[in-house]
Amino acid sequence: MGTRIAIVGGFLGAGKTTLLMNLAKRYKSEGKSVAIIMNDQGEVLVDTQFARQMGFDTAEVLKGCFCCKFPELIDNARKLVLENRPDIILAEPVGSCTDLLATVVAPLKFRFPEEFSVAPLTVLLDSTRISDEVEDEGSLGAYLRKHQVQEAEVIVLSKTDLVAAEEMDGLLSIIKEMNPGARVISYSGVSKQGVAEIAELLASSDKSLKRPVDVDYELYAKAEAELGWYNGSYRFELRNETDTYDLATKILRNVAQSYENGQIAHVKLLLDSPSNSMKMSLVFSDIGVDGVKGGRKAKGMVELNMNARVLSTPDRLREVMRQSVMSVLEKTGATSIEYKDDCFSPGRPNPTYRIREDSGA
Ligand SMILES: Nc1nc2c(ncn2[C@@H]2O[C@H](COP(=O)(O)OP(=O)(O)OP(=O)(O)O)[C@@H](O)[C@H]2O)c(=O)[nH]1
Ligand SMILES: [Mg+2]
Repeated sequence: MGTRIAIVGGFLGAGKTTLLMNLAKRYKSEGKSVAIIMNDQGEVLVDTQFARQMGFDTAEVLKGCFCCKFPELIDNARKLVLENRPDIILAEPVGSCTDLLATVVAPLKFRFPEEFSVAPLTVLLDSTRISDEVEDEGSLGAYLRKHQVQEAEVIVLSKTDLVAAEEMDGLLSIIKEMNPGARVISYSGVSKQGVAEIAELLASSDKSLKRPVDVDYELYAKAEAELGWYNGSYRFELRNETDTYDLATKILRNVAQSYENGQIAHVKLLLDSPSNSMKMSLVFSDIGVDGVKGGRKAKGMVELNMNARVLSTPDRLREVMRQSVMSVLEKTGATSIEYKDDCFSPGRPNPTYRIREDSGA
């Protein structure tokens, strides 16, 4: 039997990386070996750095989604298998990607049946955003997010710790209506509710069986193109001991203040100094701390990587991001500031394979 591989999708900021880290920790504690493949349209990905810092064997497919760079997905998966023979590979596609059954799952199943055993397609849905799905009905973004949910074989309802218990039944019935056939698992990255169930399911021998769900590539491409994508790497020196938690929070607050509510899909940063490291996120207007090692304070050379996905023109996003970072660095007294960045809107998806039949024809 081939190496187990699980594709864990879902919209930007839904909690994919957090879930992958929770699953990887759990597998490790059970004595299973795990490898991870991250994916981005740009080049410097916060999630990859974070997964590596957590000690997991992590590869990445950059400058395009898994579907458009399918041969690279296979090359990376094979390399991970050769290096460490993982019991399971967890793969996180770009959060604005859909049609994964036809373009990733089916090619894996039908073209590499001996090498890989593909888990049912798992998609995270942020439970705090389900009311937006309903309210945004008709928007391009809602079209894309709805397709992600409709094609799922397993829906992981994430962030349930942020939802009142009495609202859960209502949310579950909305999901049932969107995708009656899916298995739904409630999950919280905070309480760890659901982690054991998801871990067991993904590592089991249950296979992906669902046929692809039709999607209009015009609408899908337009929805992706509404997003601005910014990846920036900053390097600077802190001559005095500085509270880098405060510094990172101020940067994210600056970004949040520059856009209307709902425009920010996900802005994430990873700050790394000789004495500490932290990952923080801004989803909509909520700032979250995903991991801190070595405390808040730092001195010396600092690397700061930022990834932002926002409903914005790339030009405005570049300006907002540079301004948000630079104004804080200048006020903090950082010196020797250098940066390199890239900003764009994702191009039309052009999958390597698009297999829409059961036979793989
Ligand atoms: N309260 C709560 N926060 C969560 C949960 N899962 C994730 N988060 C937070 O949500 C934010 C985004 O989580 P990520 O795991 O980075 O989301 P993602 O889906 O990987 O995002 P992209 O890679 O940008 O597509 C982070 O601040 C997480 O800490 C959860 O179950 N509960
Ligand atoms: Mg992620």
